[in-house]
Amino acid sequence: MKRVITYGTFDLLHYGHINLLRRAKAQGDYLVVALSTDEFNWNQKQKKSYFSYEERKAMLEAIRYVDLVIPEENWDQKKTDVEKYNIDVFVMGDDWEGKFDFLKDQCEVVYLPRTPEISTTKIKAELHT
Ligand code: C2G
Repeated sequence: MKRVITYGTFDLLHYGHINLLRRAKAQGDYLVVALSTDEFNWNQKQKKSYFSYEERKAMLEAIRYVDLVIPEENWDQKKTDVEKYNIDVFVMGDDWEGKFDFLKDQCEVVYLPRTPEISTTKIKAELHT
């Protein structure tokens, strides 16, 4: 059983997120998604998500590629998460290229190309027009 993990806010869920989750799952057999809590978003990422943690968690759990959703509460939990969940592959979009290479002594680290032309920021901007 090859176990994969990825992290994110996944707010205003869109096909770029789904593309990432599909490819992350394809790296193994079991996908854990560490979902940024509302507090983490606000205090550490200066993001206010539109949907609450519980709402975003429910949406992720409805996606066929996702096997488990856990809270992401701080930047520093990745090493312990990889241990705790016996992770073989850590996956992130390539906007994070290189940022998590410190995990390479624990697991494989894979950065996947982002889906172009779609982002929550773009959606919000276009909804205002
Ligand atoms: N993503 C993508 N293509 C897009 C938009 C997002 O592949 N058009 C990917 C991102 O690269 C990321 C994942 O979808 O891997 C989730 O995106 P966000 O919710 O924006 O995640 P982020 O805020 O970057 O949080 O500790 C890591 C952070 O929690 C990552």
